[in-house]
Amino acid sequence: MYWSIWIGAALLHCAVRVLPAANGGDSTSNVLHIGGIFPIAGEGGWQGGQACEPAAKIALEDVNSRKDLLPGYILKLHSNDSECEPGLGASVMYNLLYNQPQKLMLLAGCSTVCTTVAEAAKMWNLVVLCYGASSPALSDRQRFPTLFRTHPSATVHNPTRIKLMKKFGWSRVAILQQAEEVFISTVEDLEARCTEAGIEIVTRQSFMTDPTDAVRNLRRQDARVIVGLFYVVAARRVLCEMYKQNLYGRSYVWYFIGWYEDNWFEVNLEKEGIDCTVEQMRKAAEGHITTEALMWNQNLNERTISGMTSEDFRLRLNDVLRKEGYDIDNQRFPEGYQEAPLAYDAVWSVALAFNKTMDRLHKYGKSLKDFNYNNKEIADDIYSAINSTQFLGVSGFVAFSSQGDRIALTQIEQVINGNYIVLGYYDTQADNLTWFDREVWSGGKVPQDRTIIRKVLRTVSLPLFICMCIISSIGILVAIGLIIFNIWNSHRRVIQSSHPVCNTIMLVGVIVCLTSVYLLGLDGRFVAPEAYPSVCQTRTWLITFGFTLSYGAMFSKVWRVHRLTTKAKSDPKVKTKTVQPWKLYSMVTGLLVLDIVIMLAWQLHDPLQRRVELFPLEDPISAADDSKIRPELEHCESENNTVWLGVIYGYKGLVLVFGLFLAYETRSVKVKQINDSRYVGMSIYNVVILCLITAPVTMVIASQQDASYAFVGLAIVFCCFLSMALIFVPKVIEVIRHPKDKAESKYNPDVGVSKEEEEKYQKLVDENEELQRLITQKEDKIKVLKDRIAEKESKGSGVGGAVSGVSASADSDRPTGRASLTQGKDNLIVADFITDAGTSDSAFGCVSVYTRSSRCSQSDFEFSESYL
Ligand code: ABU
Repeated sequence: MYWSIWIGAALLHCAVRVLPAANGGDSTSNVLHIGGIFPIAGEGGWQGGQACEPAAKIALEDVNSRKDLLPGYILKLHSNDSECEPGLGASVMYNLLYNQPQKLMLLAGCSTVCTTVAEAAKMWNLVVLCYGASSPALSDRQRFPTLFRTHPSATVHNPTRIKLMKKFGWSRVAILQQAEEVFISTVEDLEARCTEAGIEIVTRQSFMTDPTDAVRNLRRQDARVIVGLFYVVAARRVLCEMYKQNLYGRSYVWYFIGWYEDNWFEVNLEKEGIDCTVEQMRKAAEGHITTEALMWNQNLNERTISGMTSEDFRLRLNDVLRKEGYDIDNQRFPEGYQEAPLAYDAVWSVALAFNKTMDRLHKYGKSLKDFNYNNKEIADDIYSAINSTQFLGVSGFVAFSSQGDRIALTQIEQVINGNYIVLGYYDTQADNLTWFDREVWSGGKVPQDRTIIRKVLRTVSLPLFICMCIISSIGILVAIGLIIFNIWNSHRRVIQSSHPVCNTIMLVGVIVCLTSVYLLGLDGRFVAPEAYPSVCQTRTWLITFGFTLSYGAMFSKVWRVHRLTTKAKSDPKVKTKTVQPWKLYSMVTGLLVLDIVIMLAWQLHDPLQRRVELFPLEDPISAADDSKIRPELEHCESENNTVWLGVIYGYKGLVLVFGLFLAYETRSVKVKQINDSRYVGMSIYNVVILCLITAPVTMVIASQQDASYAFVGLAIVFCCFLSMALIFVPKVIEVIRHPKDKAESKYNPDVGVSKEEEEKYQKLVDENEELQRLITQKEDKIKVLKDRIAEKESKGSGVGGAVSGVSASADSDRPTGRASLTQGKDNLIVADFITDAGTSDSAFGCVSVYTRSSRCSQSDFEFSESYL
């Protein structure tokens, strides 16, 4: 748009430059004409012409009434409405330039219009004086070489904003701006100053007309201190959106521009289609801060160049505005009321500058009336005159910097209970903040510049941890008790036949597993983050070793049983073969070695570390607490955690599944060498099932520390308790029922079993088997003989003698020695090989003979029945 205006301006320039000559000059020779562009009836931007135009007219009256000013001349203002639209503003400017009379200077308001006018005016050698343009971009002397303004640059607010941020300890700020050059250039200056002051710009959001998304983004970015830069129409939309998105109140601080009228957030809502009520707008506006350059002379009694105090000017202006229909008495001011002194002083600046120029031109026999758009010389004189103009105006002391900017104090206000209250003033040049300590914060304290995020470590609940520790401790005590029991009763057949060392290994594994339950619950509550990796590693080693010791011991038993049963099919002698204990131990040792290899590779190559899982932010319990909670959960993880877990789970899974298979295969096998194999099998089922459930479930619920801990802990505890119960309860019952087992004295472990006795026993076993074979033969013979007797009886005679003969024959085949045989196919051999007392508890080391005797104890019998 600027380009089209610019091209238009260039084309028209040639024509306009010759206009004055063509028109023959001004009709009245004592009138100095200036052009005025006032934004009045527009719908966006700044419509400050509503109050500034009357103010300028008052100034013209005053200037023209002064005899010492522009003697013999009067100043005349030719003005039109730009609506704060640059295009319309350019059109107004062309009309002013095209049409007679010759204008000596232009007055303009609204940054966008001033930018357009001032950029073009240099082509006509015209000085532009802006009474209502705050755009910092206008300070560019290259681009606007003939521009002056009584309105301070918007950059004067920035040092004030920074001063306040430092005062309240805010180091994080967001910016919301309307996409207009005036605000873009203000933001650029603000960003530079923030960087210099070490203040972080968290986000910069801009919008053309609808601020909805921009405000939403502010919320997303956790903006708390927000500088809003927009014209008043957009400000109303922003305020309504702030209300809708709840971006106001105790947690937020908004900096607005201070030149809106005091009641800006209550008016024009319906007209502008703002869908918030006045009440909602008031609510959202409460507490916001404004900064604005002082535009009214603060010394109310000080007479200014016009002879008026600023208060006198206010009364005059109010009278004029009242006549124009504004409800001034009810504080309903037109837009631009704040800037009205600037427009008044702008006219005075023009008059003073013309006065000075006239004096100067007079010396050369020239006059301002000689000015035309080609006359650079007079234009330069006007420029120099205005550049050096200084006076006390109703807006304060008027002077122009080398950039043509006005130098001014800034005022800080806050909306408290719906009214703007002055909090203080800031003199940028002197770095002097005058503060009245009147600020009010809706939360009772200065809002924070960010959401304070409190990290809260999720830890295992203490009661759960204590319960699990108590249960584990009980389990450990039980396991220790069972180890003692196992050793103490290792001479007893019931213990010996179950491989007590294997059982002790299993119990040690149980203790190790249960110990890991303590470590599983040791989290950030008890352990410092630096020590946590050690806990991670220790618990992994414990679980791995504990599992291998306990499960490995059971696995080796079922594995041996399976081997025995499969071999027995091919070689019947295996039935009586002893189980070599080293074979059981070597199985456990083998598994342990594999564990060590994997664990060492894992821990040395890619050790377990403390990894913190972050959860979404949560609200604090207390609504008054303006912070968020960031839950954290510690995990033990390696870089390639899944790979290592895959290896461990794969290997353990294979052992589990193989154990399950062996347990299933040997489910109905009774092996005298390992008397508890069926219970071991049941224990294996239980362990396998729990492991297969626990491993995947814990992976799924890993983020729920209590559930995860309870699940893993209870699985371990359950496995351990059940294994101990299945394997030891029958043994304990047996031992309790028969505390004075006869064999106990005979097979006291202290006495020991000699090699000769063992060999003797082995011979007896062989003999026993031989006898069984003979019995079978005899039985066959008896059967044959019985059949014959029956045959003979059926013939009628000599049957009794035959029977006696058969008995005698059978007795003659009975082997000598102390073994007594009981006839009957299902009866087993009573082999009282060692003792004269004839007990059936014949056991040597890990080897037992499966016997059943009328003289064995009833409980032994029952136990053998149930186990084997
Ligand atoms: N104080 C009014 C400024 C208007 C503008 O810069 O456009």
